[in-house]
Amino acid sequence: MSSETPIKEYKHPAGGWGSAKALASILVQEHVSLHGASVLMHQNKPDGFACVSCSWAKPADPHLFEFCENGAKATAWEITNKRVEAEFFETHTLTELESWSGFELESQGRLCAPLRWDRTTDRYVQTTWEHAFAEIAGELRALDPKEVVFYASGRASLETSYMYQLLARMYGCNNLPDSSNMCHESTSVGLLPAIGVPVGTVTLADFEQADCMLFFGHNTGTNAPRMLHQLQDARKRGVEIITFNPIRERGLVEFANPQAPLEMLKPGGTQISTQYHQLKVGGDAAAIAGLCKLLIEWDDAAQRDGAPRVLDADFIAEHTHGFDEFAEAMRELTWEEIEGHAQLSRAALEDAARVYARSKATMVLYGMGITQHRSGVHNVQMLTNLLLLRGNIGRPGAGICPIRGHSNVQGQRTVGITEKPELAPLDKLADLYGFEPPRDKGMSTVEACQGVLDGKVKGFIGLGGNFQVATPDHHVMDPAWRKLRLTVQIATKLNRSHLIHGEVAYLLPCLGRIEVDRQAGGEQAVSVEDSTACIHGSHGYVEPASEMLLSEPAIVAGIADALLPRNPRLDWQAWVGDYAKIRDAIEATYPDQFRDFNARFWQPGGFHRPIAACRREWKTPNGKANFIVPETLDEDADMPSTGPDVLRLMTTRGDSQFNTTVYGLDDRFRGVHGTREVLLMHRDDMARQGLEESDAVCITTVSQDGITRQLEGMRVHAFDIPRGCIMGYYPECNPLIPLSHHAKKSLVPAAKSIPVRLRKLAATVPAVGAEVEAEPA
Ligand SMILES: Nc1nc2c(c(=O)[nH]1)N[C@H]1C(S)=C(S)[C@@H](COP(=O)(O)OP(=O)(O)OC[C@H]3O[C@@H](n4cnc5c(=O)[nH]c(N)nc54)[C@H](O)[C@@H]3O)O[C@H]1N2
Ligand SMILES: Nc1nc2c(c(=O)[nH]1)N[C@H]1C(S)=C(S)[C@@H](COP(=O)(O)OP(=O)(O)OC[C@H]3O[C@@H](n4cnc5c(=O)[nH]c(N)nc54)[C@H](O)[C@@H]3O)O[C@H]1N2
Ligand SMILES: [Mo]
Repeated sequence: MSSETPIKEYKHPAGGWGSAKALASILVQEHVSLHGASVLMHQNKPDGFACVSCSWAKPADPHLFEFCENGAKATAWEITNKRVEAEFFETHTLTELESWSGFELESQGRLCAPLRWDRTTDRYVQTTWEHAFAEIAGELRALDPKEVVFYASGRASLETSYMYQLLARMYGCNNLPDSSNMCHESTSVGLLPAIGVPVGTVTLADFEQADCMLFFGHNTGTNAPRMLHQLQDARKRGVEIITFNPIRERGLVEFANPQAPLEMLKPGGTQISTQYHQLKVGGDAAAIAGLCKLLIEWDDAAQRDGAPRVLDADFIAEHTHGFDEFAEAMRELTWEEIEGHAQLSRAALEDAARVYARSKATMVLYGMGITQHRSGVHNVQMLTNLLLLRGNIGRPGAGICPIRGHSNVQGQRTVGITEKPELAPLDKLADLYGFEPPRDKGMSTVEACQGVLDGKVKGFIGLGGNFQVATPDHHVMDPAWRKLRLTVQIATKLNRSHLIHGEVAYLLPCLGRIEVDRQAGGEQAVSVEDSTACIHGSHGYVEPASEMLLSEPAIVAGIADALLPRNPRLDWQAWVGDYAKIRDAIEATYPDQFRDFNARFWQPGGFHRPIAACRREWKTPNGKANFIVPETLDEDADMPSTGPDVLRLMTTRGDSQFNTTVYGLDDRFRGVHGTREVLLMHRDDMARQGLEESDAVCITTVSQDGITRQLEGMRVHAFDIPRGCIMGYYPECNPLIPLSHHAKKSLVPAAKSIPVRLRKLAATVPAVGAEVEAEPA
């Protein structure tokens, strides 16, 4: 590699000194005081606050510092001393701000006062909460409720989320998409018919009893770093960890605990993965099918030879349906198909299958590499098929573990934020609050975008998030967003979605979770559900960024009170005064799931919601766990014809971002420094396409709808990634994803397998801003 390249192999374990150094620099960058930094001691503690970053489980007996570098960055980002004051908008029009990067926008700091867009000056102007609620309610009343979308990004608490879905339904619509629609919706849709629950079945206790973990498509060191503690402990007990990922992600290769000083002094860390299979992007269904085929055929042989069975025949007979058909489909697959689609050899799959076949308790863990594909739902079901073969659901140390994203994304679905009416307790809501909830299907994220394009959506309310940036097809969508009548964004920091707005536009600033939330009944706490279905309490520690902020429950209640007729059964302001009353309402709505909610939510480690599949109770229509035969192993089966020059683009997160919030330009563990405008690809693919290191290219999506989707000026770099695959960053690459390119059934945008072509641009200017940073040895 030339000396100008921004890509440099990261040879150190994840965690370690690099982690401590990066953390110190973000605290300085955000002007966080020493008092502020001490807040970190309460992060993810049983009596503290739930991290605003990822949703990984919070143990009952936490480490002294139960946070990771990225969680600490997210805290610093929220408790920053920087503020967006009124003068900021006096000096910048929204049109001007559109040319700013997301990083520059969010770096201005916390929003401080309710704002209304002023058409004549094209600026956000400060307003009062009363005025905001009254005008928003008036606008909503003038619209047909079916034309309004109530989006939620998965951070808002259970209390806010419950109120928000009730507001939408009492107003008259089920248009309640949330970030889950871009994330683990393939999980919820895939797991229900397979095992009868939409969520994972493992808890932290299972990590201590598993002897094998199969890891698919998750960048743990970056996106759920606290889990590395559990993985490290597991490795020390000799647990086998087998990873399937196109990229060798540092955290899954080795880890040094930055909070264990002795470990940091040693040169290496703990080896995490015992086998690492770099499969082709979109090759998971084929790889898992290969594993299933091997187990089934080894079991066939064992039966012939009278040897011990490889499959758990008793479990299959008692608990499952569809085994014969599934087994036959796997036997019929050829190794040519499997090896071709997975780009893994039979020998490699045999290595993995042998470990699985020996294991007494296996856990499958996975992330976006599985769900964000056209075949995302099938991928998830192939994982359950694999587990069912050896009875690995519903016993200690075994199970399926989707690693969720946002800190309460799973919980939002649990308390009714869903566009699918059959998943919400509508009869119960009707009964409790004396209204007739809408029964028709609402819009998911992709359907809401389509509605904006078609003119069917006229109003949009965003409870957090950065919808316009996180969703696909920016060039196509942006002009359509500006035709909306009403946009309301409830947020902590400025982002691009606040600039692409409707005719009447509000930006409403709210308290963050780490801030003290004082209401009529005193300081309030909230609750969140982690990836393992455990519910935790959380209360704030720092003074609010501004006196004018309202809490999210207060904002939802403010809109509800102004919009809805008085309801003798529901006093929104009483709920705001005392959040325990909202928890009582949640318990009344879901008595089994939230029994004794107020008494239990501070329990160390959280309380575990009852998940039927954990007890081998299958809430499927046939009362069984179901094997499900995949339609195809080919990720691109129904895509436009592709040629040899077409590459499969996966868009992922780097080490210095939380979703669309970019804290910095480095992706340390992947060795990328000072730039995100890069595409990482195999050396041979570069050579075949006549590309050299750092060449600037035009990247174009292959599609047949007549729309050109391209980005110019990204630079290509040789990287350790399978042939035919290419990696770019989210959200920079989102303009390349056609809205129609999504998972079948779950409608999750297929952000991990976009067919693209590259064209070399004439070399003019050298890459700017990119540099090689030497890591301490
Ligand atoms: N610090 C930090 N933490 C976060 C977030 C963040 O942005 N920053 N985001 C949060 C959210 S909302 C979410 S959903 C999660 C996301 O966490 P991840 O699920 O880790 O998401 P990505 O960053 O998209 O990384 C996807 C991983 O899948 C791999 N991959 C890509 N395509 C394939 C494939 O076809 N097969 C396989 N087997 N692997 C593939 C990639 O190489 C990468 O390792 O993290 C959450 N936590
Ligand atoms: N290409 C591509 N696209 C993707 C993905 C991908 O891997 N590749 N991943 C998808 C996934 S998994 C997800 S989850 C979505 C994420 O989509 P979103 O959840 O919509 O986006 P975020 O970037 O998490 O939202 C960040 C904004 O939330 C606001 N915010 C932060 N804290 C709070 C708070 O406490 N309250 C309120 N009200 N607002 C707050 C801030 O204003 C901040 O700018 O993106 C999806 N898009
Ligand atoms: Mo997510």
